Amino acid sequence: MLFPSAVTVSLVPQAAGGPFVFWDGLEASCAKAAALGFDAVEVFPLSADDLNAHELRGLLQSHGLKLAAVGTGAGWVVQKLRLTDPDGLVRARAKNFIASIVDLAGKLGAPAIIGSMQGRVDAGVTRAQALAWVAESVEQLAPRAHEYGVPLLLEPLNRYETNLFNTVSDTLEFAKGLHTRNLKLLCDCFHMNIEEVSIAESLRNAGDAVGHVHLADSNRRAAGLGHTDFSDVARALKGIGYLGYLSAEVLPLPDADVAAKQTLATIQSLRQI
Ligand SMILES: [Mn+2]
Repeated sequence: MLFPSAVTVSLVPQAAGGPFVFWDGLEASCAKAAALGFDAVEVFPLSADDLNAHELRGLLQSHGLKLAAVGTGAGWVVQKLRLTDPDGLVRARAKNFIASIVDLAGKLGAPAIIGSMQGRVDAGVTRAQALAWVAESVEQLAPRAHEYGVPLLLEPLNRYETNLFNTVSDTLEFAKGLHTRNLKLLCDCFHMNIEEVSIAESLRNAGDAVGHVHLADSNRRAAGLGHTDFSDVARALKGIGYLGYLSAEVLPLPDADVAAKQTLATIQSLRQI
């Protein structure tokens, strides 16, 4: 089916207020996602050790759900690990944190996401140095993901969250300079609404480098509750032959159920375009 749907599940209390739809634990969240009709869940764990892969596999099977992706953001939010930390020991711990999630997600057939773990270009560090540090880790992590037959996802974030990868074109240029061909972009419509000249044009430029899509409106609410033109986005994704998920990384407003149902209604209408 075109545009399979996914919904975010946060298992990170410290991320309260963040753009995740479900917060009530794996079991209740999987049950709710399946009952509403989602094809998959996207999970944000505290760490690989904290997520019981056996339990998750069982819940996915019993509810007929897939795992769309697994986030690594808790490595930054909780443990303050970044791939661009000036301290080499912190960078190594950041890489290992992501590697353990690549393994966990990979065994369940899903990619891991590098978003906030990219860090930023700190004062006193050149952009070239920061990019080299990310490249060093990604050159190890992306082939590791390939062992599981999944890509590694790198997400450009808006300027209020990082000064490293803000645009699709910056991130594409970085990916093209690597030896690995297994790094794909996570294109988040909320960040793109802030940074891109045209969301649709940027998706067309990225083409088969688009590995995952976060479907969120201009205000980080569910698609359809802001002012982004998603028909334009859907036409661009169809044009590039995108077969991945549209995943709702959105605020649970006015509540989780309404945000989830609004997302599904929007995805259903986009399939008709
Ligand atoms: Mn995102």
